[in-house]
Amino acid sequence: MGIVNVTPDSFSDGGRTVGCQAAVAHACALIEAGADLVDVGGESTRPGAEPVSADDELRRVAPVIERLSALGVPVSVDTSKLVVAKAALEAGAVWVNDVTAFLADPRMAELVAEHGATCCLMHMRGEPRTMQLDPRYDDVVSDVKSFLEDRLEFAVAAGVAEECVVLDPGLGFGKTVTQNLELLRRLDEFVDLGRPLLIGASRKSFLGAVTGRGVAHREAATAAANLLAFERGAKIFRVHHVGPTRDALTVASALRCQTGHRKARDRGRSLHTFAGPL
Ligand code: HH2
Repeated sequence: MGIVNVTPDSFSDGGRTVGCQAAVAHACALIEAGADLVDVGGESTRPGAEPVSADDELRRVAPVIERLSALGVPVSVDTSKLVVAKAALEAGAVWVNDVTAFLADPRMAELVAEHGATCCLMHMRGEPRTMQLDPRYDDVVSDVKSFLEDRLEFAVAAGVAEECVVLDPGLGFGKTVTQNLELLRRLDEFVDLGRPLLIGASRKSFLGAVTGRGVAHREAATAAANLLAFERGAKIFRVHHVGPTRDALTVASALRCQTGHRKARDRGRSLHTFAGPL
């Protein structure tokens, strides 16, 4: 999932792709580099961000989504606002990525269900303005997991098909560096929720804290985090820059295929050996 921020203030690329033309060109470049879909957002959710009005958000994202959908690019809209999601789906978006997991507006679930869209439900503690103020959990993995379980249940009860739900532990959204690392390290514990896991590690500050690198120099760290997430069961990777993660995952997949072939071959061999004396 390639990120297209049509915002003046996103934490790593704010202001770069604000106009419709620039945003569409950037999205096409992400697809060209190997993204399977793009996530178009018109409101920054970085720590401390002030909310944007629905009108402003709509003005930013609607023309971009319309143009990309006309070009056949699969689009996700990154929003928590019902009117924005509605306009985006009508303009051709196929996903709603709601960082509030339908808590900001519960009617979002019915909208997604009506359109048969896919939705990503993410964990966030509080709201962007205050989420980094002393985040505490009993056990970050269990707490985030039970939140996602509840939100999945809510979405399904509202009519969203279970197979249309993707879950995301929300790295960086109300978590300390240690809590982000814990979520990443124990990501395999989310697999039994039974839904594909999306991971949004791209350029986030916990990677900066670990590597000492500024936001413009976190691509290798991003690819490493995504690779570790892949190894623990993540299926979708939300990134600003597609190439490094795509390559890292291609290598990991090649290895996994080879391991699969070897296991199948060894199974055949042991069966053969076992069958021999019989
Ligand atoms: N992270 C950001 C925004 N949306 N959605 C999901 N599902 N998961 C994430 O981890 C996630 C997200 C923050 O990144 P970015 O869009 O680059 O920054 P900003 O919110 O400042 O625009």
